[in-house]
Amino acid sequence: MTRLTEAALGSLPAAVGRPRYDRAALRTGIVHFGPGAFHRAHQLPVYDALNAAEPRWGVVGVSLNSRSVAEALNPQGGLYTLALLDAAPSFEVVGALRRVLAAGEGAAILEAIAAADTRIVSSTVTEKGYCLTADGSLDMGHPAIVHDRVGEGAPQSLVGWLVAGLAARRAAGAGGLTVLSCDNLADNGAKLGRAVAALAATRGDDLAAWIEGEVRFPSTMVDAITPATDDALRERVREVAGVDDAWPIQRERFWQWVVEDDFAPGARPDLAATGVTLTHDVRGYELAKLRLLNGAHSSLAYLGIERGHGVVAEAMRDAALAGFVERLMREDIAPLLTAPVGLDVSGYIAAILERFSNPAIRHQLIQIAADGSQKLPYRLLDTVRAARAGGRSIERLAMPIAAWLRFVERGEGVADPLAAKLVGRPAREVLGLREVFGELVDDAVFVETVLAAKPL
Ligand code: CS2
Repeated sequence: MTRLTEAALGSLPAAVGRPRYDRAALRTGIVHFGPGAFHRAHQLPVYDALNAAEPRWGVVGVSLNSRSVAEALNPQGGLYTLALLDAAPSFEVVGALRRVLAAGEGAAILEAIAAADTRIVSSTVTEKGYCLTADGSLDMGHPAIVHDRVGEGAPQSLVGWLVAGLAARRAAGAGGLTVLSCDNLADNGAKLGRAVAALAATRGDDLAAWIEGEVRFPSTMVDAITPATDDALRERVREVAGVDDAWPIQRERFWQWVVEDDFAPGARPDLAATGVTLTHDVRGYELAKLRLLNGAHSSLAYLGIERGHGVVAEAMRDAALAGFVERLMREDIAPLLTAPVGLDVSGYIAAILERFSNPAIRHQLIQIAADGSQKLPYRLLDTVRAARAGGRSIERLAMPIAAWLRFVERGEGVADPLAAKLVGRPAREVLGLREVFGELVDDAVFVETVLAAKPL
């Protein structure tokens, strides 16, 4: 079977979508850190829609921690298949990704960021990639940040690469640009901007002042359930598209992208034309999504795994668990949200539960369970803080947190940057980790309520 390459596009079955522009004319307008499954599921199809009108929103990806994406996609010219899975699945080949650079290609990375055509540097590096403390500031003691402060050799962190890239861009006289965080953390753009400013300030030159004046860091909310690629998807793409795709991507059909309308002057992609919501109130959308969808997701993951479930849709067929999660959303999380104007929160919750129940999506609970120490602060602990401040019960909120403590104590399949401090450790010890729980470690009501919480 032929490999998915530019030459294979012309022979794809009519039902399979493909780039509707000449990829040879594609210019690079975006450098993206973390071209993993979510970026390829969520943002790249948007740029491809824009490229059909004006092919100047090509993307150069940068993988900091692995060569696997580069090795899979560069031989395909960046092409990959996106499957939208529901009762009537559809498949399209996405062409906006031009190539993927790896961390060892530092000169090419800096050149891409400094290029005049580049207007956006974006990121999907997951929460842990920001090297932040529990209160959202740059962790100056993080090993990668300690390395990047010294400034010898290639940076090791996203923040370090952004500072180095912006310095190169300034030196090239290319002017400012927009840094677009597309990760699941509240105030993602503001936090990334502060982290970049903090690291730039350690240089002892006036780069931080230049960044303050020339670079914008809008916040965003991103949403599309994107299960990891598996062999079943690869086989399905062979059947439907008749090509071997080294790394196809699967996603639900639902998609939402809310972006703060705060871009650097100059050319910018017309995101609104593709259904992206541009607004000055991203925070309301962010908190609703992080706390309702992601808070429910993490609750389903830890409570579902200990009830023997493997995927989200299966956990949703467990009436006791699904009922608990719906009550958690409606009675413990929603009342503490200031929803954006016009958002029907009850309908939003119902839509999330329906999305979770999609039988066409096999979303592994163990995938969602990863990086709990980085996810729970935004997904559940901020709601706990609001509940405690309001004198509200945290009985239900304590249950998924307690389930996470049991998950890490059991140690099965725990993937977490803090694993050494978590795996096999007793709950009371983990509850004392300030880098996860912040000031909640001193809240006896919180600690004892979590320790008393039993499996569902
Ligand atoms: C999930 C998210 O893996 C996880 O932690 O909760 O990736 C979730 O699928 C997305 O945020 C949905 O937009």
